[in-house]
Amino acid sequence: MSTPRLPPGQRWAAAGKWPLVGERAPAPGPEAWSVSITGLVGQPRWWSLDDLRRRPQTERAIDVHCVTRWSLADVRFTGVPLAELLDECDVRPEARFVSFVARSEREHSTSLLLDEARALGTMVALSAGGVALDIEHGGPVRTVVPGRYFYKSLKWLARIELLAADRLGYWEAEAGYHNEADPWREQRFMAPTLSRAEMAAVLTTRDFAGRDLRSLDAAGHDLSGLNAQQAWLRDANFRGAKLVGARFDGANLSNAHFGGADLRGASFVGADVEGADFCGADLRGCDLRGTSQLGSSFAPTDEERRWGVRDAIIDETTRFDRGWGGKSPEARATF
Ligand SMILES: Nc1nc2c(c(=O)[nH]1)N[C@H]1C(S)=C(S)[C@@H](COP(=O)(O)O)O[C@H]1N2
Ligand SMILES: [Mo]
Repeated sequence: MSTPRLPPGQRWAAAGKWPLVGERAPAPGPEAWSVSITGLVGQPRWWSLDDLRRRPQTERAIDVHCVTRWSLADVRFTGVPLAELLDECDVRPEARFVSFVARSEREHSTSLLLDEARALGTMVALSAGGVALDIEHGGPVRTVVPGRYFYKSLKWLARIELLAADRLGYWEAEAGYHNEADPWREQRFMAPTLSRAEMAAVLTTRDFAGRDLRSLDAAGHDLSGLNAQQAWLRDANFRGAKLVGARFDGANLSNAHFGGADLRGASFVGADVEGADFCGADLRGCDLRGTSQLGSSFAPTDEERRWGVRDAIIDETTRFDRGWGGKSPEARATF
């Protein structure tokens, strides 16, 4: 048997496809690209792209795991180990975190514990698969963090800041992505925001509109006619629930679980269902137009099929765009 390399809840992306995820690539600016290290260092420094390219290059094959459940095996990244650059900056002992900041419209960022960033072998990468990184995939220079969900790997790296206290990154702060992000421990999202008692109370109301109910457990409940428009339901569990005529329009349902749910006549217009599981769900009369479906599943893998997981029930009354609806802040392409 081969070594199991797929973390729980992940699937391999289609052969030869590297999905594009996240914000738009930055427009080319007038200033030449550079990467700086600042903050709690004795010696702030910066490197031009040529400086980085002229340094000895390390190559490392890395399995990529996106939190929206697609994975890529053995992507060969080449670049400079972060640790080598840090060693040239005289990092101060008070520095405990490292924040990576992008040259992008929203100055996207993500952070790591400094010790972890070193221990994981974080790379400042210039190429993938033997060719210079495309701008879409974070070129000319991005970070690559082995062993963490790919949202910890920053595209369009401009600044590396050493900090005493953590500064949450964009997805971590805005989307509730887990700050540790270990795919083997399925650290996809922060803990739920409500206590168990509060969750039980909200279930009886059948009104979730606009509320933050991430990681809600509603498995097996009768929630027919539910109003969950614009609700935050990342990672929510609706397995086997009765959701006839439920309204999820504009809701965030990334990685939600609908396995075996009765969703007849339910509406998901404009919802984010990235990484959501609909296997075995009844989707007759269901409206899924304008949803972003990167990494969502409607059919089981061969393995899951052997365990009795079934296809979603879809017929001519199920309304669908083919592929990706283009509404999500995270995804810009499908695979
Ligand atoms: N600057 C920047 N870096 C980013 C993101 C982003 O939106 N902006 N998205 C992250 C996410 S969620 C993922 S999965 C990967 C996607 O990289 P790819 O588009 O090369 O697959 O980039 C990460 N780094
Ligand atoms: Mo991601």
